[in-house]
Amino acid sequence: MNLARILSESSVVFGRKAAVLFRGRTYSFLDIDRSVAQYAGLLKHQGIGKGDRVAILLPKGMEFLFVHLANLALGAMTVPLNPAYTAEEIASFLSDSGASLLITDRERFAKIEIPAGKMKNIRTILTDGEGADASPSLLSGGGEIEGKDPRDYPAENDDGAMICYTSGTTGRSKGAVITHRNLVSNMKALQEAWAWTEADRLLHVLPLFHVHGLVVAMHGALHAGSTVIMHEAFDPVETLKTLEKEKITLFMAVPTIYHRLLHHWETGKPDLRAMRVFISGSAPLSKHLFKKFEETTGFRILERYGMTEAQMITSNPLNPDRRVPGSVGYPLPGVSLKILSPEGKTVVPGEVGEVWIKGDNVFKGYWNMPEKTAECLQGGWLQSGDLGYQDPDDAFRLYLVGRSKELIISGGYNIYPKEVESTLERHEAVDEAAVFGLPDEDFGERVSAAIVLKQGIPLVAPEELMAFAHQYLTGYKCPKKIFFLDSLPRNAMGKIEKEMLKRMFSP
Ligand code: MLC
Repeated sequence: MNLARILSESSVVFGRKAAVLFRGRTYSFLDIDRSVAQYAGLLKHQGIGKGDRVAILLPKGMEFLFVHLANLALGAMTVPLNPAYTAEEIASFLSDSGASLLITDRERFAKIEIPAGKMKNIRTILTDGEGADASPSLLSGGGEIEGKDPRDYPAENDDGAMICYTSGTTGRSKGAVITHRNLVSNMKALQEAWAWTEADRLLHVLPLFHVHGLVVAMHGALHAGSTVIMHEAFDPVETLKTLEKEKITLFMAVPTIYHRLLHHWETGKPDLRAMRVFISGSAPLSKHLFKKFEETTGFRILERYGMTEAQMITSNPLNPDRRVPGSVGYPLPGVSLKILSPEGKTVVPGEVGEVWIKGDNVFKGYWNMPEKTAECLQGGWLQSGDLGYQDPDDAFRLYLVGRSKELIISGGYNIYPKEVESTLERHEAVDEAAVFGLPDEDFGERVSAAIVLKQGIPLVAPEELMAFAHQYLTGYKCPKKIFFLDSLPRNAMGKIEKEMLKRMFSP
């Protein structure tokens, strides 16, 4: 099973039906398939083949999708990058993944720095992006298929298909290797769980460089034969208009997006007669938001649980009456869960422990990090880092209550405090930094930092530290609030007490 081959086969089935509407242009399934084949020709011409890594640093658009599927069709791995990453972040992902090709546009290329010496072999293809007529420009430089289709699908099953970088627990980002088996099995499981068909019309507002927008939404829609109405970015007013105008049946988002939609609901108030299901993931959906959304719109959001390392894990049922606010639902077909105590014993339903996951959805490991992989993958079981419990009266239903590792989730993006702390500590005035999440109505959690300044150095303003962090870290990782302390609270073992900091500074 090669994901790109499976999607190409679907495109033959769905043919001239509209697959994606983007910037005023309609792409049929066959249009997409043909473009993927053309991009594969272009990449093959560049020597790309099985096992190569191709980094994509592009704004949201069709070209991202074409390059991604062309990579997979040639057995190469996609390294999707957030276009808002800083030069330093991009350099570290390029060098860590050992990408041999970077596909980007002139605007981003001007911003990035390829680390000298480390990456002798990387080549860059610059694209002019999708112009006013929304036609991808890359192909003007060649790549037409003459005769034989260049796609040979040499990778499948446990071969890597993507390397997705997640914020690192030790300060260094980790590249999660996602295989074809992970992608294909999860895509089929979601199609079954959400009764996803060619009658669906999906409004796509999420970024394409993460699992949620690319793997769950886009792969799923292409496989099911649904039509995707793709927006370049999330805009609440445009979203409300499109839900009605395009008779959307399926919407996927993070809680921040649902929160913002409610804020604008009265002005937009769409007719939702066509709507089938609103789905939420990537961050916990509060009971309050679930209830408020139901009161306002009449729809009970379907919450599901996933993570890059295990794709989608559980989902609430399709029957709205069986969705329980605060619960992430039941394991998807083919996914097994167990809840373990810190001593590694299975706990009884109702008791909180750490969630472990097994199944074809579980990733292969972290790229070039065998120790980190061994720490979280044991006997095929993935240690999720999430704390939860099973319903005592319905043992397969899962509730999540917290995390065993420090992790901040802001608007659906994961941030490990260590990465932000090490960045802040590079500032000459900072002696120590402790980063933690504070509750935030919009983002769920807000990155915040407590700072101890070095003695004898002139005081710095919080704004200066925030600007300093922005030089090295993309915006969502940067502290939105900085507090100064004479010393950090520590327990008897010398560990910084983050919970105490949260209590001290919670509004
Ligand atoms: C943007 N900003 C954020 C932020 N998003 N800050 C904190 N948390 C966030 N989530 C900051 C930017 O850095 C910038 O600040 C400013 O807000 C405006 O940027 P923007 O791009 O205009 O942001 P906005 O449109 O407001 O974005 C909000 C959002 C976006 C909710 C639409 O965050 C988003 O698309 N989130 C979804 C992320 C996602 O797809 N996660 C899936 C991961 S996969 P400055 O200072 O830089 O100017 C996964 C697995 C699974 O987790 O289960 O799904």
